[in-house]
Amino acid sequence: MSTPRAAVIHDLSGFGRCSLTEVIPILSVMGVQCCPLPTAFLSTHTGGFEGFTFLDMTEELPRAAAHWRSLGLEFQAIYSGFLGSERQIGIVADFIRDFRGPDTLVVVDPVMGDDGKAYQTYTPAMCAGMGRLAELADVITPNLTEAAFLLGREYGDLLDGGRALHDEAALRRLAEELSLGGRRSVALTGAALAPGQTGAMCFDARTGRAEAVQAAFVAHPLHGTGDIFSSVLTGALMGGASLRDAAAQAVDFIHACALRTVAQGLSLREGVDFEPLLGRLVPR
Ligand code: PXL
Repeated sequence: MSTPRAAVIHDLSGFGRCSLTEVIPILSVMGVQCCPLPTAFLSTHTGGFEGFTFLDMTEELPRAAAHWRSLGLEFQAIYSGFLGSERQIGIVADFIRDFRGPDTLVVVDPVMGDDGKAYQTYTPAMCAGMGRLAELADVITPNLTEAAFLLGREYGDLLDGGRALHDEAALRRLAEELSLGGRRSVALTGAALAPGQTGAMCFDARTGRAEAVQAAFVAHPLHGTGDIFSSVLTGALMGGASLRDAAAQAVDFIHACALRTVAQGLSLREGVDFEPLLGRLVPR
């Protein structure tokens, strides 16, 4: 069987594990050839570091895409995450329209923010554009903050102002609502069915059903777990897993990485210490 290929459209942050420094090793170890289109080069990610450098790659993206088109490249998956400018939303949308074949899996992680707040480089116009881009996806992987942005709701009002935080039916309704009437699958991250747990609520557009996957919550704010989740999910889906099984693999892997990171007392802004555990993702 030939090695499946994915176009991965994320930033490259030199220090502080996230985006391409997670996406490439994870997909590679899962048997996927990664073709990166970096949206920006940063010295570090934007969460918890001051004074980071930011090189916007907007001009380069359409040029690289045009070259790939001239080569006749085909991708089994297109997976996008953190974007570097508002204009990149249209560029990524064009890329998806141009390169999507009948069997291409399109995963849009609508990276915009966390804990109710947008990331430092995200403007309201970028967040609105991310919602339009996510309409092209087969699968989206928002956290609860991004879910609120996508639905145009206040984060504080989501899940009944926190009262429905651990309410399975409310989380299921939220995932269904994000599916645009069942047209796309949703893996809603940070969904906890009870205190002391965390995981994802998955609405599968293929079955029309929503199911949760859970693991014990490691009570530390950890950076870059959303990108690990979406990367493992994408790799597992490309390997033929169901949405639920792909999400379960991602949640279990993050749990193991989080335990290892916290046990070592690593600085949380450095992201989770996932590299020594990559072997767990090798397909059996
Ligand atoms: O993990 C999301 C992410 C990706 N890329 C950059 C970020 C963040 C979150 O802060 O700053 C550059």
